[in-house]
Amino acid sequence: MLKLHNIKALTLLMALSFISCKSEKEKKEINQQPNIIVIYADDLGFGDVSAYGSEVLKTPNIDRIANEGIKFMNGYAASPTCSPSRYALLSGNYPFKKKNARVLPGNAPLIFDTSKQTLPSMLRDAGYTTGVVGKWHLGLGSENMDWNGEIKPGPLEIGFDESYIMASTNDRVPSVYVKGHRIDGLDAKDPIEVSYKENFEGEPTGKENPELLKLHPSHGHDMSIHNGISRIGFMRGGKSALFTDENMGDDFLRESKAFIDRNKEKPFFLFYSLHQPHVPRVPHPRFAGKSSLGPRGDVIMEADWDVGQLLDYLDELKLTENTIIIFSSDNGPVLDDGYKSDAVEKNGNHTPAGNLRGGKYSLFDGGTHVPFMLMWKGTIEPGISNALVSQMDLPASFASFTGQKNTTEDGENVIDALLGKSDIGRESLILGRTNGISIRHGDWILIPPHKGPKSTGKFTNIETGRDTIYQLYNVKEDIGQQHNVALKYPEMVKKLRDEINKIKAI
Ligand code: NG6
Ligand code: CA
Repeated sequence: MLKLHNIKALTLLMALSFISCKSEKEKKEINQQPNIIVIYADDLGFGDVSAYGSEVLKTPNIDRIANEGIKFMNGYAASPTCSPSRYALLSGNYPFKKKNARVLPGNAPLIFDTSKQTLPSMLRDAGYTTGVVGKWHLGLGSENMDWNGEIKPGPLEIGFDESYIMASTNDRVPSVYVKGHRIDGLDAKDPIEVSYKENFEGEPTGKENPELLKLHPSHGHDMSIHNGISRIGFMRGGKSALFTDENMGDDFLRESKAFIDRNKEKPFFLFYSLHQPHVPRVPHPRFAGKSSLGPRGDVIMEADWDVGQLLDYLDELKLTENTIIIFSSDNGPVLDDGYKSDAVEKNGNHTPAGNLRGGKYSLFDGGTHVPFMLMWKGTIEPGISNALVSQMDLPASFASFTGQKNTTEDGENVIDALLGKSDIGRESLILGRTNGISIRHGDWILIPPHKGPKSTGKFTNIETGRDTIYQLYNVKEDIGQQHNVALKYPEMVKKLRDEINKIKAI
């Protein structure tokens, strides 16, 4: 399949050639461990990227990573929603085993066990400076924390040296950024209050004051109003610290570039966690109306531009060849996820999940099967890989890559697949979260019976994949999961059911 330079031989060759003709500084640069950047989109589907076949929407910058690196055709997020997928990526553990790894309210405490290894703590042990910028959604601090004081534990307690994150999500209060242990830009004279139980007296809400809104909710999202947009949850005060949705892309790009700039002399790991195209979708005016798909398309174009700016910056600093860049998404796509912004009306022929069935929230493949690509320019030759890989495998794989001991539990070392040396990834993978799982094994997917509705409802309108019977699909022959072959292959149903039970019992 993929042609790959023998990395070790290459490094040795480079090292030898430097003995005679390169300066000490240059030698150090080439021989150091490559930087690692994980760029993580929020709700971007398999079919939203032009390298994966999107024709209506063009993503030339994300395509650069796919086309100049390895494009994985079977790359997975751990779950069809955000927090569990992020938890798996950073912890290397299955989210269905963790009670709190579910979509979290904005005042949820940190869900990690801070004594356990994570992707950033492992890389820090390997000598990397580690940073996170952007969406977090993994909880912060402890129960009933005062947001005006020190906000911990958080990213700094699970292995990040630096952090600049959204406190919750862009649709959940508090609508602020947290830098290290503190809310960025908070004025002590105007403290912030946060509640997920009741409103603060005198504060308008989207439900009671729709005349104050520039973006209206379609469902939920009718509580505190900030920047003309009502959110989930209630807050008061903290005015100087509130973010401006239109600038969020620029804010995270600026902070990411600043992190790279501060750490360019030594190996760094950056988790650049984009907020696009999650709701509310509020592009910078530079991108408003630029796609034919309404705000959802516009913010994907914005995200693509952000990625391009980051790639250009690495080029400018001459870091590209010494940096491994991974791009993926935390879960599949959704059109109307709570705001009236024409995502359904303007979608036209666009297929956000490509030819996969379902999307965000779904047990069908569109929930977790996402764009997944890795570029290491100058070392890895471009190619397409069919290896089965999960974001949850990053800790174990990069532990192997950097010579660290892996103590994460469920991720596998698939570094050879990630670096394009092998077309063989994992054999099987459980997908989902506490309230619903499926299993992919080779080309087979088994969805066990699950209680509950078959659709997420009239707004999000996604097939959940739940059914009263076993569903078995061969996704090599039937990528769109149209033919349930459970009755035809009972022994395969049993095999995969036993495998789920075995993994669940561990
Ligand atoms: C849902 C929200 C949705 C989104 C999702 C989490 C409503 C009606 N819907 O509950 O808008 O925030 O949670 O998305 O409130 S995720 O990508 O962060 O998992
Ligand atoms: Ca998400």
